Amino acid sequence: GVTVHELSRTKKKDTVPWFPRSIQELDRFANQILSYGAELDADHPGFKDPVYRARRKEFADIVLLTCHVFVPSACTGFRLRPVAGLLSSRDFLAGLAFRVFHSTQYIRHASKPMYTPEPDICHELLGHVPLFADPSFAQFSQEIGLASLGAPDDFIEKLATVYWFTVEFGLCKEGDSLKAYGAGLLSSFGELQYCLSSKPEIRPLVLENTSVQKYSVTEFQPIYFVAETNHSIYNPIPYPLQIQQISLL
Ligand code: NLE
Ligand code: FE2
Repeated sequence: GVTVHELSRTKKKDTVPWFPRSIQELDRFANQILSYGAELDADHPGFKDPVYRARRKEFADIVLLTCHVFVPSACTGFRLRPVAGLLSSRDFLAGLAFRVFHSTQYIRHASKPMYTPEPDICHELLGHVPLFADPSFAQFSQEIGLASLGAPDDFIEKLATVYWFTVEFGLCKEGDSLKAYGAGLLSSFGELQYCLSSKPEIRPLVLENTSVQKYSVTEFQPIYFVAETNHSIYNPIPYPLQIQQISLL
């Protein structure tokens, strides 16, 4: 039969070049870039700028060195859907039921990179997207969405509050250390440092209490809730049970 090459760049004569047969196979060449920072073409505007070249290489190195931890290759089917501004809690949560995440596109004002009260593209991409690649986190997010469909207003408010203190501002334990996993913390280096200092109050995540906690959306949180390692976020109990647990709120 016909020999098919492993990858399209190692081409032998008279054989069919390798090509991807499924979307997952695109991963096989994602890191085989033709030019990697060091070799910018002479007509590139950054060619004569050593600071630009060093900075560009720094980012490429970070991605190559960390992506296997930061973005597991797991594919959860979550999609980003552009939205021009904030949706109501009900509409936003309904999107999660279908693994659709409504995402802003604009970027925060350059004068305050360390914290912005509003979601922006940095928040969506640095905070939310990596976590949606985790299967149990994706499931947890979808379950909040499913529980919201057709629910009364007071229940929507509780679900939005649980979402706030987990997906947005959650802390978890990894062994003995406290870690941030909430997107609002991962995208704000100001609040990220603050949340792991001794300043805020840390309480255990207990859905009955957490779901009725009041919060402000325009300043660092005075209270965070910490999920135990065995909590549903990283170790989800079977799907129907968790829905039941959420609907007991
Ligand atoms: N405070 C976050 C940040 O600066 O990235 C955004 C929070 C959006 C809920
Ligand atoms: Fe967010």
